[in-house]
Amino acid sequence: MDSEVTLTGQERLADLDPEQLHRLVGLVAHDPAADPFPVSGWDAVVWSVGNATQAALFYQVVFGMELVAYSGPETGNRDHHAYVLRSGAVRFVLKGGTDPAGPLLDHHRRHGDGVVDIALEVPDVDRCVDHARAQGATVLQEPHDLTDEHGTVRVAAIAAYGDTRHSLVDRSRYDGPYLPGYVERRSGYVKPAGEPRRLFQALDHVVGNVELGRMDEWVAFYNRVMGFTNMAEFVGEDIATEYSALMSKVVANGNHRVKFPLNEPAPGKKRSQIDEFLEFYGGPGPQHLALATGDILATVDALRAKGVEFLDTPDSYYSDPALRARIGDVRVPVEELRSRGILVDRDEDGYLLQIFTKPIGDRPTVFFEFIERHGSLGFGKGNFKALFEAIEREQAKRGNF
Ligand code: TYF
Ligand code: FE
Repeated sequence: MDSEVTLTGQERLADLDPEQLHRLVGLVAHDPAADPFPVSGWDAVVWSVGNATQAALFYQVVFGMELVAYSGPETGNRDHHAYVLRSGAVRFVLKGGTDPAGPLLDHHRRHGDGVVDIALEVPDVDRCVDHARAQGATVLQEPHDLTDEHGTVRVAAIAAYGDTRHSLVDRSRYDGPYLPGYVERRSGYVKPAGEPRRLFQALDHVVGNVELGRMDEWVAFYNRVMGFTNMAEFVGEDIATEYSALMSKVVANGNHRVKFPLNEPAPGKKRSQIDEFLEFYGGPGPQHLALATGDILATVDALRAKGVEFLDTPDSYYSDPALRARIGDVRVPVEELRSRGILVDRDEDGYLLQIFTKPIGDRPTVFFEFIERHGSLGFGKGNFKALFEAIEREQAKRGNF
């Protein structure tokens, strides 16, 4: 483990040490001084939801997250309710509009529940914005300070695909619960005895779906504007099969803490799952968030016990004689994976275990992946076919041809 991998503010707060993070999400050494747009990690995933007050309970009770901060009418914010939840290094902010004419409810009318902002922690907001502007990015919010009794946060925002944005946040001079305007808030919810302390510890990657023919433009955007590099995982025509046709490329920031796979639909026999997303989301947007766990068996058991539905994996996936040869030795017997529907993939660096939920909202758009990495830096390429067939079975139930 290289000493250049440093912990960001939110990770310190979460008691995750660099070794743990390295194991969970696969970090690499990186020199921020030589980076035109240094990114230290994720700051928050900001959601627009139809009912933040209820969604906040879902993420506490079902996903085991902890309520830490709040902003709303009672704190002088008449536009929306916002609940800040944590699980390890993961921070979600759930926003639900109260003002019928406000921009938040406009966003929700168009896109439904989804991610509006993938906020990133950066050591120097102004330097990032100067570079982004010089490279032609749209600056949605100029760098500015937000200050309260806990200190100062410097923030700016740039536009990404669709209506998605990246806030750039420097909270190194701040020790409040989230941002000025938010108050600390806990809840009375008590976890059942025996439930793991956390069901996930870190955000591994966030996937963006973009329109046909636009993937390379967005890869170039992350290369040029944000200094991200292309990861080895590259899928060209090989997943444009008779199954869900799509193309996918992955970009990552310098230390690989932040990884963005980007998908575009490809012509196939049936309508691509990406086309379905674009139609129901009303344009490009974040498709899935991969949450890293150190014990995917316990995570899946806890989530299933609370009614979370995962894509099902046919028995043939596990009885395929090629599977054991492909995956080699993994930490648990295949039977333990089969009974839970967990997928496994191996590459030259190691292996990973992964599972996907069904879409979490009313529209067939955003969903979650849970991932347990054992050295592999990939995304489960060996599972794409089985995974896309499972997605297509769900699409067929919704009437996709
Ligand atoms: O992030 C990934 O690339 C994997 C596989 O529509 C994947 O989780 C890729 C595309 C997709 C669903 C999953
Ligand atoms: Fe993924």
